[in-house]
Amino acid sequence: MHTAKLPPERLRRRADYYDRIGSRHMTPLWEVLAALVPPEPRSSVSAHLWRYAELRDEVMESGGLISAEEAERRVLILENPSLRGQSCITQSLYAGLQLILPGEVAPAHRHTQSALRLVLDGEGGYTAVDGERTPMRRGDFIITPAWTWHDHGNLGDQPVVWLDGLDIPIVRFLDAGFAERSDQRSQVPLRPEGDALARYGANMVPLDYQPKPADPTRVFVYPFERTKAALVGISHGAPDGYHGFKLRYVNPATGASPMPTIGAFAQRLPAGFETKPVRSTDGTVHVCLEGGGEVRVGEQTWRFQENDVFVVPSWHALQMRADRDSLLFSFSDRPVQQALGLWREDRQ
Ligand code: 1HN
Repeated sequence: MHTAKLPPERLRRRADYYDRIGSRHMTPLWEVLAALVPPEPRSSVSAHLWRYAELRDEVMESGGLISAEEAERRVLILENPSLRGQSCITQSLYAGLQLILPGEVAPAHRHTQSALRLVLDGEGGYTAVDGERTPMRRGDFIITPAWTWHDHGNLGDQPVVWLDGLDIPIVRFLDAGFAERSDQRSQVPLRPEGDALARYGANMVPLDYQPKPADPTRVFVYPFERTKAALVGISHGAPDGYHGFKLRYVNPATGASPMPTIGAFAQRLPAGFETKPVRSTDGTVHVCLEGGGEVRVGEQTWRFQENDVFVVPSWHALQMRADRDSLLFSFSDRPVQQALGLWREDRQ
């Protein structure tokens, strides 16, 4: 709305009117229309990079301040600089660094928020999901779908750190959050380790298994060694100019994303390769698992190395250059946007 040339009397009458209708909890659309329906996304989210080498000591320090048991989950939230106090890294996603020390247990609970873990540091951790444990190894992508019981522990002799990603802002937006604690501190295993991967993750499913389209996968761990073998296995010929060699994680029984609200991706950028700028409507969190290089988001440039986390807001052009052969993990709300017909990508 352009009001610059209007006579003061007319502006005063409008302001009085706005006050009166305001007292009846109404407000004029014409004052806000342009902001409500922008011609393209103008995200208020910031691009940002968290350097693991600078954060690691701070994460470890939390281990001396509170136990995993007392905290329930000992996590440092990665808060977007433009969304401080809101516990989110993008408008729709939460991310944090979780620490579990040798011998500790993060007690069993469940909630309607869906969670993913990407293991970064330390050996000996495990997660149990609905009665099955999986060891946590560096680079493993592990999920706890909505309303599944989950607890974590550390049977090793090193601190274990992983990145959590949850759809907390989505569930909060929908006012659909439920949670409960189990009376079991750690779940009693109902099945041996590897059972879900054998039943659902070997290009086969049990005879009578008929998942609904939006069901999360029963494969709750995507081991890094398989991801890496796949990325190396597809690396013949030229990499895609915008994405390098990139795969999306799926529910192998449906082809859909592992969980309905969060999409996850793994990509390989060969040494020396530079991607062309690409933007998409899903604000995305990236983690460097191997290698390093330079990332450009809009006008900002950072160097990245192993375990660094960076966030690319919606409709911000992303460009990366790998100094060394690099593997990156990423996640976003893409499946939500695709289900709603909203997702767009612009290869520039
Ligand atoms: C949660 O359950 C975990 O299970 C981590 O490790 C972070 C943040 C908010 C709500 C639940 C976990 C979480 C969380």
